[in-house]
Amino acid sequence: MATKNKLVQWTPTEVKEELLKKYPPKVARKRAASILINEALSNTTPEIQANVRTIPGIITMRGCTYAGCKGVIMGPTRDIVNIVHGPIGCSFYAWLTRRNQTDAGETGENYMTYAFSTDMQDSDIIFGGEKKLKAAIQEAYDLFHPKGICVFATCPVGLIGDDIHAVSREMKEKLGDCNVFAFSCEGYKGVSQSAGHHIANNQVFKHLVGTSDAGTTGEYTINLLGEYNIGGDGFEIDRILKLCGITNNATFSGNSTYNQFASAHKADLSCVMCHRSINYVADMLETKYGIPWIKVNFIGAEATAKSLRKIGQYFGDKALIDRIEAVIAAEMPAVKEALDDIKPRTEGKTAMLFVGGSRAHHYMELFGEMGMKTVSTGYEFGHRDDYEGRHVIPNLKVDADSRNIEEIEVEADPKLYSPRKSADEMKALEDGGFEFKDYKGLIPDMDKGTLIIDDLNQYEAEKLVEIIKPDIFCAGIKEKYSIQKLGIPLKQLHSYDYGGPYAGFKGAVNFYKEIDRLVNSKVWSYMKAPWQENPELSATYVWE
Ligand code: CFM
Repeated sequence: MATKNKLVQWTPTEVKEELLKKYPPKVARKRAASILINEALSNTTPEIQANVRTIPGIITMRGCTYAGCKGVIMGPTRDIVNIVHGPIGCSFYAWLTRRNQTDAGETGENYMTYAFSTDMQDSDIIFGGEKKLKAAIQEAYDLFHPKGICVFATCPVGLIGDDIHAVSREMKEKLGDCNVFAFSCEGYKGVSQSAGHHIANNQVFKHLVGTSDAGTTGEYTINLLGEYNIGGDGFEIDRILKLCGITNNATFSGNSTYNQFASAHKADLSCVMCHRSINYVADMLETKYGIPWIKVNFIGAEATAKSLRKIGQYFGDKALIDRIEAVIAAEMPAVKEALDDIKPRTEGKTAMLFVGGSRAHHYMELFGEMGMKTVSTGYEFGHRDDYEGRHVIPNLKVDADSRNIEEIEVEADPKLYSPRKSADEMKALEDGGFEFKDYKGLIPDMDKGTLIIDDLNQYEAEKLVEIIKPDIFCAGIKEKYSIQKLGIPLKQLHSYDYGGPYAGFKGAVNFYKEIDRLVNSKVWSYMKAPWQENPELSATYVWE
């Protein structure tokens, strides 16, 4: 069993060498730049290679640009009809698999359960699919009369050159009371999902944000950016915000509505959960409307308390601050009780986290609360700023792939721009240590000697697990079974398997219990693959 090998002490340098050993020299050189041995004590954060193309032939964990745009950013919007222009597979595989939940609300408007697609066939590829797209938009409109219809390009659409933007413009005009716009988010457009986030951010900002004044009214109004309500996370965060008396004007984009996006300019503060996927919108909201943004994290009970206090400090109102403290005081006993129960069993155990662009960092908080150590982590598609902090942004190398994604010019809106706080008020907050517009990335939170690996692949994942034998590996469905065959439990941090919510206070309790169960179950290590039990296994062809 695994425990024996655990006694062999590998140095981080040896682990890195072992990961690279089998590669041809050129591939090894390229991968070496994406594998970083952390030196937490040095003054400058070490540099990591990120957001570059996966080397052909390597089985990456990444998804495509379409997944980032349709699946991640626009998918969780419940009352916009999202039509995928392409073969049916692209729509089918993006259909509820992310487990982003919705509540149809008072209007009952919720298209989440539908998979809208133009179902392109060979003949459409040859003769063009624009007519079919027009018909699909018309059909969706006739059936549902939604406020908005979004159109997403898949790879073949870009290759044959269907003009989805012209079709959308024409249909918007024709329909009159439905905002139709499109996304050139062909799967190959960028090196990962990340390009799709950027494309989605741009289009939502251009076509939707600021078009309506129907925003939520209430005190202490915020936008929650980069929260997608996976497994009900957004519901738990909303519950807590409500208890505190904070008004959530718009969530980008878990359980969101058309009107939330349209009136996002009405909030007084943007709170950014997932920096990678939505920081562009946070920046644009600030430039155009004067809404400052802060980084928050509602993954982890302590992190939740810290984020709430940060919001309280921003508004600076004693009544709000007191109410936040009362909520924290009321919620924490249940958290502590759960922790007291599980911690004796989880303390000292180790975890590896390889998720898309934020969770590999955020979930370190929860593991930390359980006394567990994150020994290796990395993003599928994070950029250097998600690892090293936003201070590196001005120095990021612009390559052909990043140039491929449009950068939109945003200026202060002549009518709607209004600074939410005066320059003096902002400065007073900053002088007191309050950080606006900042994200320090995951590297500073990792211990010295831990391995931080960008765009980890199937081969390296298995090697890492064989060498380090963590008590749990967190990744996605593509990794799940190969890792469990190595005797290590895998918790999906994309879809949460069948669990969740894991955000906020109640979510933390759910997570403690789930991880306790996983790391203390021996079931995976008892399992033997047939070739391990009987290496002599032989086979013959049926005709022999
Ligand atoms: Fe942000 Fe996400 Fe993530 Fe992401 Fe994703 Fe996701 Fe993710 Mo899967 S928006 S970067 S593109 S936190 S779908 S809800 S879990 S890879 S770490």
